[in-house]
Amino acid sequence: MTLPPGQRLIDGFPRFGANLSRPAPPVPIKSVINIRGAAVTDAFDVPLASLATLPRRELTADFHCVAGWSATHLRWEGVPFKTVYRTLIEPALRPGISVTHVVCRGLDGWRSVLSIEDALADDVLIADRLDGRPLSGDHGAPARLVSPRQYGYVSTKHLCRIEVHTAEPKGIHKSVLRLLGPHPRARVWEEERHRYLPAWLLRRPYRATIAFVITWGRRRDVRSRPQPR
Ligand SMILES: Nc1nc2c(c(=O)[nH]1)N[C@H]1C(S)=C(S)[C@@H](COP(=O)(O)O)O[C@H]1N2
Ligand SMILES: [Mo]
Repeated sequence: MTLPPGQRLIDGFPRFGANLSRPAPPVPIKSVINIRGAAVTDAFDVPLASLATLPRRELTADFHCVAGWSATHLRWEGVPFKTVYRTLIEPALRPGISVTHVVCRGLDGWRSVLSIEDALADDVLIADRLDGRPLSGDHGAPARLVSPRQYGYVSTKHLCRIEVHTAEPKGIHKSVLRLLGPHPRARVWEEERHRYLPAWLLRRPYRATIAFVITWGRRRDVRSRPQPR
């Protein structure tokens, strides 16, 4: 099996991200995705329950974290982002504007930016099931973005807001942290890990991170997939 450049296969699918020391955010009783931003006239909520009325899709894909680990053969189910965009967001856009980017926010404050072209790719899902079960807290309950051809940081878990923009939003990172800021495309096969730093520079530190993640995952037993073998 071929992995994208610089990636290593790991067993299972660890919980990962910026908030590992904290439990996953609680799922609100009535979950919604709030739609707002410069491109929409008035902000509005899309209840997650209403996504059930849209055509669903199943997608088996690999998942690649920018730190260098890859999990393979994840079976996601959900609604294509494109369908949500065309049926629910597009009708609410200001007339005559052109959308360039969307920002996805999670209940834990995570934020990812996608160009509209990347967001509308055929394999981008708002997923609520993984491997035949409802999404766990570890992996983004109640629903998350899944963009398999981009690094994992694009795939915002616990999705609660989509902002629709008419220009690229400014980066969130200040000073030296900007260097680790995401790549605007983040395509794994092009190894677009970061906007400023070249990918090779980070391979060693990332190797250490993966080792840590794997040990951490075992200790906390956060892996939600049964292990083959
Ligand atoms: N809400 C939220 N989404 C997030 C993150 C996070 O910390 N919070 N981490 C990102 C990163 S860096 C990765 S690699 C993946 C990890 O997904 P997993 O925890 O399901 O393995 O989620 C991404 N989406
Ligand atoms: Mo990641």
